[in-house]
Amino acid sequence: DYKFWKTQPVPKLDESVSEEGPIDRKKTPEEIPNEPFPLLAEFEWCTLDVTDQQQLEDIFVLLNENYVEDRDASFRFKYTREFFNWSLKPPGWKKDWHVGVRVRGTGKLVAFISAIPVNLNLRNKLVKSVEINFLCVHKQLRGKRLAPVLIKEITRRVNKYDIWFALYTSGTILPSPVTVCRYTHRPLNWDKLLEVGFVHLPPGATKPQMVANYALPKKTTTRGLRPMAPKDVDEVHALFVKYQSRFDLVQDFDKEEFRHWFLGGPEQLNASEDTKVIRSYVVENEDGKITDFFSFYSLPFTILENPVHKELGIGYLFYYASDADFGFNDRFDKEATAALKTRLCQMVNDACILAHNAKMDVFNALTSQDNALFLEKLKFGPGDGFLNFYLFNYKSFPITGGIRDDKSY
Ligand code: YNC
Ligand code: MG
Repeated sequence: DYKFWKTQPVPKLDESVSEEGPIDRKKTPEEIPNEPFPLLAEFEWCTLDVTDQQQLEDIFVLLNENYVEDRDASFRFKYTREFFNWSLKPPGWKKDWHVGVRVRGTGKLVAFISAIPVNLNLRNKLVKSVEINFLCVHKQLRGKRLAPVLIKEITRRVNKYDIWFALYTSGTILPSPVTVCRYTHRPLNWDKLLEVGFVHLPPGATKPQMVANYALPKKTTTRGLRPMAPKDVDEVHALFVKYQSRFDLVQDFDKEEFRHWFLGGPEQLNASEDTKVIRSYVVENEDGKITDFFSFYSLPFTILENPVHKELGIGYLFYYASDADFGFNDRFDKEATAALKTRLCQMVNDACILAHNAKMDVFNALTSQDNALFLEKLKFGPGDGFLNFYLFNYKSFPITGGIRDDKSY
């Protein structure tokens, strides 16, 4: 019955929104308490310095042992140090927003929550926000109402910086999603996926048939495709902003943020293939103009209790952009959509090829944005995971999955 969430500025389940905007009255940072919320005597708050190797290690261990698992606990996200360096330290990150709870005495880290600054663009309105992620309570401390205390504490710390809104995603249903997406999966290494129980042999099919069905060539097919370089940032950023303008709710990346999210932090520029988190590619035409861009990141699973395989390589389609429909008077008419569909299918197929060559076993995409244009054609199958998107302290009309929502997912 949402004892905690009932007390928070979020829309109730099934509440119909008549006007968009903030839920709470406007406040100032001075009204917000200076002191953290009290904890039971055995615990203490800590602020984690992720530039310190030992503290980064503490987060790494807590999450790798206690973070999100799939339904029957066969896989768990395997976050790497490199992944945290990328996702916890975008431009404007604050140490204050990497919040932990430690056992007093032993110093063991038993809970964590984080915020990073984001500017949201909701139907052309700029909403200065944070994104909340990595909420985690140690398995032995579950069900003791620690999560609400972590949420209240991060809210307090964010409010102190005069920020009052937040975006967060979760597989759990809470009051109330602004939109929901489904995970879809494109097998790259079907054999291994079968061995670890990620896929099953469909009735009436044989293994060789399935392997052949998902086989990919070694070479990409798009002319002019190459990794994105620092010199491309201005041009790709402009293409990206124009492409994104078609969606209801987007994150507004400035150039510095764009560089971070698509080229990685300073550590990533010279990263080896194994530790690379984010990969971005551009398509440059004969005139030297960049016409398309796509990106994907690496976030493997730990395979729990399998005698042979310990890790599943997973690529996640991140952002992409294309000018394929820019020339049309109506970017949403049939012809424009067909042109975009052709381009996206070719591009994302190349993304699958690159992910496969990078030793990834499966390529994931959500049903968001324009993904419905290529998912089925490129053999992405619907998964059993859903991702709910939430806004804190902001009422919004429902956001459709993408402009061209595909009902089949
Ligand atoms: C969740 N994922 O409903 P009610 S996603 C939010 N997001 O409250 P307890 C959650 N709330 O129903 P446990 C939630 N999961 O009574 C549960 N809750 O109102 C709510 N799992 O607390 C739940 N990470 O401490 C209930 O539960 C209350 O010990 C129960 O801890 C929960 O990062 C959890 O899935 C999730 O580590 C920490 O199960 C634990 O079970 C765990 O008794 C594995 O809590 C890892 C996992 C969640 C990943 C994520 C986004 C989090 C968003 C939090 C909300 C942010 C709001 C905005 C704040 C900033 C505002 C500004 C400005
Ligand atoms: Mg608890």
